[in-house]
Amino acid sequence: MKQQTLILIKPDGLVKSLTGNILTRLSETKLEIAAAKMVRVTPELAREHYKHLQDKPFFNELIEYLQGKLHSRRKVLAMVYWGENAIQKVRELAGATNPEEAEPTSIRGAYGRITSKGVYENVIHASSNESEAEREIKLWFEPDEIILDAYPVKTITIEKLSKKVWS
Ligand code: IDP
Ligand code: MG
Repeated sequence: MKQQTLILIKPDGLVKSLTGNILTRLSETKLEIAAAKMVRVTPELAREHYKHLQDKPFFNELIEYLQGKLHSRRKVLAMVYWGENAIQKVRELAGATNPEEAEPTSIRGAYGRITSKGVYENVIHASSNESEAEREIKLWFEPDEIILDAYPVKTITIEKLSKKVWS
């Protein structure tokens, strides 16, 4: 079954210069990259992305972590990978949520850590099922930013739209 999945290289992954290593590991899956962009994460985006954890004691630190407030990189690399069984393939390669319990050869096992404040800095996010992937991909990407027809779209006309163009 062909699927799409959202992958984020979190701020710790960027600060540790792990982007190349992580992309190389991801290429083992033979999945296709359908979208990629750098994103400055607003508090609203971080809260929406992790809203299923809003009652957890580590929620506020987690939101700061995703925004890059714990690191010197206020950005993440957001990507959509597409192909056969994409969600499970990427989750397996990512490893368990807790980097200390993750397979040592998984991305999180190799590069993650638990901070003294108890945040799991696990360098990568990967969607865990199809409905989560759909919610997350729609949250992080516009239809035109993805190189395939990920989900049904509609066209709307926006009047008086202002946007930045090259001057
Ligand atoms: P996942 O990233 O493996 O899907 P989730 O339960 O969705 O795991 O948690 C999202 C993120 O929240 C994790 O990747 C990790 O950074 C952080 N997190 C999850 N559980 C804990 C915890 O018990 N303590 C500290 N941080 C956690
Ligand atoms: Mg999750």
